[in-house]
Amino acid sequence: MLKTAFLLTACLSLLVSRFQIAHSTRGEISRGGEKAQKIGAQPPGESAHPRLCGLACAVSSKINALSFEPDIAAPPAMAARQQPPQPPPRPGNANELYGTIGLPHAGRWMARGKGYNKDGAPAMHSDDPMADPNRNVIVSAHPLDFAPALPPTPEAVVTQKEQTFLPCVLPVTVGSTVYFMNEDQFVHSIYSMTLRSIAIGRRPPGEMHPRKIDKPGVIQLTCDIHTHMRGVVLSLETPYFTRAGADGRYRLRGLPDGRYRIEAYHLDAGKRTLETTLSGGQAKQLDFNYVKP
Ligand SMILES: [Cu+2]
Repeated sequence: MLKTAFLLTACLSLLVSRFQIAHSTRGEISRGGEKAQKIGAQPPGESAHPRLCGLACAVSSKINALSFEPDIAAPPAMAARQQPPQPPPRPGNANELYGTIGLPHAGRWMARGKGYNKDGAPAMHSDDPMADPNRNVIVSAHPLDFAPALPPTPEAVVTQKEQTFLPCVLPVTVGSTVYFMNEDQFVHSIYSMTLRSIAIGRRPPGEMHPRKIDKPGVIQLTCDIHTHMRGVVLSLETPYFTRAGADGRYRLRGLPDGRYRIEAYHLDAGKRTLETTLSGGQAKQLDFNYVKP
């Protein structure tokens, strides 16, 4: 009997001991989160519970595997942000055209007055640089794939001096107002078959008459007193134009990217046309040769 009681007591003690160990282990596991958070603060030599460490490592590796799963591609927006920074784009209006105008026999094409001989006065010729043939070549760039703004051309003046329209060719944007002057000591008129509303009757020296140019194209001018007088208002549907220099060179700056029809116009030599495309802030050479090959 005593032997049986001893055996029962030993079994009960063993069970109680195992229950305490199991309870203690569950308590540590239940506080595992707190321990894991403080794991970095463990004093040297005191490690976390091996099972807790294993669990934390497993969770950590799982999280890492999810965060950097190679099969999950980055969305396009994120991929774009990860590209190296690109250089700033060049301004789109920094293109340039330049070149030379080849006018043959330029001396023959001086659109000057032939002289006022009706009353016996000697022939008069203007020394005004605006009477130079090269200075009366206008180069204009006409956009083909966008519509440019057309601000009125400032200081648009045509004068009649020594029986000569000066300048012989005046370029303006269509819609501009041109001021017509008479600087001779006698009466002139202005007449145009191209734009009849431009007509100004005979008028004495010193008067200025504004006229709006509301039609595009080549607008011919003459004087019904001195019918040899010829001039042109070149009414353009583009703000990109320039007058060639006395050396026959021209330069057009500030052209936006795009396709263009480039025109060179002279009162007697006529019009030459080329097409070109400009982009990326380039400077392109285009020469106009009026000399027939
Ligand atoms: Cu006249």
